[in-house]
This record gives sequence, structure tokens and C-alpha cells, in this order.
Amino acid sequence: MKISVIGIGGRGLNALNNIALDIKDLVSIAVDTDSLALKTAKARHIIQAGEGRSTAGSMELGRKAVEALTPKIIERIEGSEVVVVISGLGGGTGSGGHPVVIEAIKSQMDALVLSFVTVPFRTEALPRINNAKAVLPQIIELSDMTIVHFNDKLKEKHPSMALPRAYRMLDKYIANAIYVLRSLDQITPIPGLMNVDFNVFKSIATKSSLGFIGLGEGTRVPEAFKKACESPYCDVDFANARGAVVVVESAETALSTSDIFDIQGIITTKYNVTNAYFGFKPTWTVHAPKVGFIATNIKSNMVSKFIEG
Ligand SMILES: Nc1nc2c(ncn2[C@@H]2O[C@H](COP(=O)(O)OP(=O)(O)OP(=O)(O)O)[C@@H](O)[C@H]2O)c(=O)[nH]1
Ligand SMILES: [Mg+2]
Repeated sequence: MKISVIGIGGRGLNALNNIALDIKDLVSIAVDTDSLALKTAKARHIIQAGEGRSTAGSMELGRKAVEALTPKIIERIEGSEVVVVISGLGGGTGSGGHPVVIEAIKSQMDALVLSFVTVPFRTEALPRINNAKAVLPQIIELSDMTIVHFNDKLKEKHPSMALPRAYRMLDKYIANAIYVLRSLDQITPIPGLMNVDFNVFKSIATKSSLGFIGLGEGTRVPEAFKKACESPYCDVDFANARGAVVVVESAETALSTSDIFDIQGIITTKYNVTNAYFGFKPTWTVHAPKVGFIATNIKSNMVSKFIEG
């Protein structure tokens, strides 16, 4: 599967920098109005929007500056099956540019669009909060799947950590999500289960509103699955999700029948998800099992409250 990753605005660029090593073989594009920020951007393609200065929080300016560049962006990601778009809600460039990039992709390509956005800290300036509130529903509507992280959760969980380090920890979840997506290409079917491949994922991820992708590692598969469902910087409710995908990466001998059916039981009984798909990615090394977990059309109290409140 061909995946491209686009970071827009200051947060989009920071996220690309933080995951650069994890996505070094993918097409990556940094788009910003701020020429200074672009100087340190780690991406395969660097695209300057506007005249070189930030929009100072104007979504209108951000939208116009990025809109003019969409042909350039589309050219770079031609043939992609999945496009990941990352920004921080609240600023002018990211919040103004993110929706127009998705619209351009959707009108000119047949690609799944996955958006990763952060909700600003509660204490940020009101215009930023208002930008974020206005644009989040649009991004959810235009993307196939949107994964929302809350900056407030960084403050809750790591009150004394240096902010760049906390940002890096959050961005690791984006790198992990991309890792899980890529593992969909490396799956061996498990007989008797509903197996997953890219087309199955596409069918449950298309127009799927809020979503979640997690990766967990543990000494045993169930423990890795439990960790994959954890979401320290999101607010998620998997109950009645449209679809779920579990990808187990382990040595063949580490995957027991009861593990598979226990996990299946959690998804169908605890979360009431009927469309649960499984993939097995055999590894020959002895490292600890890893489990990827994808859920589509999930709910989130915090997202609803943020948009409505
Ligand atoms: N998690 C995380 N959030 C960030 C980071 N940088 C900024 N933010 C958040 O994202 C919001 C938008 O900030 P930027 O991305 O810098 O804004 P921009 O898109 O460049 O827009 P303008 O500078 O106004 O043109 C901020 O209000 C913060 O809440 C980051 O590196 N990580
Ligand atoms: Mg900026």
C-alpha cells in the first residue's frame, strides 16, 4: 500500500520531524507559511505557502495560501492509496489549510484520507480555541478517518516534562498508527477467522468519522492487545464501533487459539463490534509480540463536548 504523509503548519511540521525516522521510506510533505519553521523541516518535499511569514492565526489566510499549492501537493502524492494529513487545530495555517488539502485529494484521487489532529490546550487564546472548534467538524466530515489527540492530556499526564519531549511522545502514536497500517500488507490469513487486507480495511475505514489506531507490545499477545487499546492522549469509546481490525505480529508459536478467541470475545462482547477482522503477521525473531488495533466510527465524549461546548 502506498502511503504519503502531509504535515501542515507548525504542529504538522513538528510531527513530521518527530516521526521522520519511522517514515523515512514514505513520501512526506511539509507545508507551512512560516519560512523559518520550514528551514528545519524533515520531509521529502518542503512546500512554502504564502510569502514566508505565519498567518498569525488567520484561518482565512491559511486557507488561501495552502489552496494555491494544492496542485503541487497532489503531484507529489500521486498514486497514494492512503494519505495521512497532520495538523494542530487552532492556528491559521494548519486549521485553514487542512480542509482544503483533503478536498483537493478527494476531488482528484482515489485515496483514503486519515487525519491526525490535536485539540489545543484549554488555556490557549480564545481565537485559537474558536478556530479549532470551527474546523474540527469539517475535518471529521471530509476525512475518511480522523484521530483526535488532546494536548490537555499531555499536561495531565506529564505536567513537569519538557514540552518538546511530551510532543514527541504523542507523535509516537502517529508513527505507531502508520506502522499498523503498513502491516496490513504483510498478513498471512488465519483459517476460520475473518481475515483482513487493505481492501477490508478500506471498506470499514471509508467515511468512518472518528477512528482509532493503536499498537501494543507485551510478553504475551493478550497483554499486547490490551496495550494497543490504550489511548493516553485520545478520548475514545469503542462501544458499537463500525469495524475493528486486529493485527497480531508474533512468532507462530506465540499465538494460541485461546488468545485469538479471547480477543475476539472482547471485541464482540465488550465493545459490541460485529465486523471484527484479524490478521497475523508472522515474525521469525523472538521479540515480544506486537498487536495493532484499529477501530472505525467510534465515539468520543470529549470530542463531542469540545465541538458543541
Ligand atoms: N501536540 C502538539 N501540538 C502543537 C505543536 N505545535 C503547536 N501545537 C498546537 O497546535 C496549535 C496550532 O499551532 P501551529 O501548528 O503552530 O499553528 P499553524 O498551523 O502554524 O498556524 P499559524 O502559525 O497561525 O499560521 C497550537 O495552538 C497548539 O495547540 C506540537 O508540536 N505538538
Ligand atoms: Mg505557524
